[in-house]
Amino acid sequence: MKTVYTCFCTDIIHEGHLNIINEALKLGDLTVGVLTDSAMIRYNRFPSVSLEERIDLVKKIPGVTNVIVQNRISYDEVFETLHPDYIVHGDNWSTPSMQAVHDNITALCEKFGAQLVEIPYTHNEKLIKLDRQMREKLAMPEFRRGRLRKVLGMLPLITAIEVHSGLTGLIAEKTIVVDGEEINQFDAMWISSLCDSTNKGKPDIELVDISSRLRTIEDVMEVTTKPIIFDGDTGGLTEHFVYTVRTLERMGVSAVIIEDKTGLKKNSLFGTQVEQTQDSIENFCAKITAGKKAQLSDDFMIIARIESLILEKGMDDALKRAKAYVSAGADGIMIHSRRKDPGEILEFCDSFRQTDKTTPVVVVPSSYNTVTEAELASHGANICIYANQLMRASFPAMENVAKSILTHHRSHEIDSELMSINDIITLIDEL
Ligand code: SPV
Ligand code: MG
Repeated sequence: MKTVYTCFCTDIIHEGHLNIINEALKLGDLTVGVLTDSAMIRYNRFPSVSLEERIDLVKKIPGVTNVIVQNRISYDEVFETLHPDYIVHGDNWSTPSMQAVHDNITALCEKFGAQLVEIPYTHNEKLIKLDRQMREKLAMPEFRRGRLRKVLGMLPLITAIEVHSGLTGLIAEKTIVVDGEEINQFDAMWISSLCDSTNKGKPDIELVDISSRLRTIEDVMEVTTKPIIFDGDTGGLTEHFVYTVRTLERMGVSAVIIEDKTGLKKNSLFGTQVEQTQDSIENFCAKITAGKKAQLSDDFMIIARIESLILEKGMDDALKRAKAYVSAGADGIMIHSRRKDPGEILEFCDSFRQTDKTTPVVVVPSSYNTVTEAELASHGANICIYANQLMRASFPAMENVAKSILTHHRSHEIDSELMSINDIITLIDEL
């Protein structure tokens, strides 16, 4: 009897899967793999039901008796433990992530003397509709809101990238990099006050009003499914913040981060070059507590951002505040620094983790950008926000084009650096 293996990365079983199972059963003794949560999110197939439920779904398929958990997207472990003779897979290799899986399977088949059996992908109206419904479910506020907390439980470190429009949202949603056996993509999006303001040609001083900020969130939500972390600046007056919390959670935002500053807020990366006032621990705790009290859903997060290192108030002050903010109800702590060296951030994480092992810690390595994600994770950070890089990339690129046209009085000279007309007109899919 030959050993046959196929793996599913799905929350629903449809006729396409049943077809694969039927074909696989003809080849020998079948084992079906079910991908873990963390492996599924690397495909941007965020699980909407638990691993146990997915295993049950597969076990109920007639003819399936052996079900195992596949821990990684790559099939290396499967080949080493199961020694399959056949890998059965749908022939849908069109995306870069599927191509990576294909390459991995074919290399392993060659190494272990196995055979890849490709089953023509079942493509009909019903399945296209099912697929779209699955995606739309992920974009729904109830589902999207809780996704950040869920991912926090699945991955040691989450990465978020700044977005300020539908277009940048699409980059956050869809960009993937295949690195050997790994598929890398961002887990969440950050709606930065700096970049949202800059995009409107305004300074980052809480001038862009909340209605406009909410509009940016809507634009991003229209075209994405990933969780959103909103930069709530100081949160404004406590009496206003409670309304903002309700609005954000209703929209499906996962978290708001508010910073412990008061008065006219300036961007943190100015540090002490400009006048900035830190709020008292008492006032800021009251704001956090009021926000948590106003919140109606269980999964929305209010994360307290500590500006002590930015304002050179010292490590002890930062740690004291972290403790107080967590006691006041904060669901996470963001610690910020504008030093080039990550030393003070890592020191904060180490000290904080001595007494608090669970509260999520958020870091923003804009200035200390030599630090790696692995280093941050090893010191206990949970969310790494790339807070402004897309905006900083776009401005010089656009300015360069404007200068070239002004210099040459035509666009021909810069055209080779631009996306092709065909690519821009086909970039956005129609429904
Ligand atoms: C933002 O992105 O708006 C932030 C992070 O608040 S920072 O600009 O570093 O203050
Ligand atoms: Mg900001």
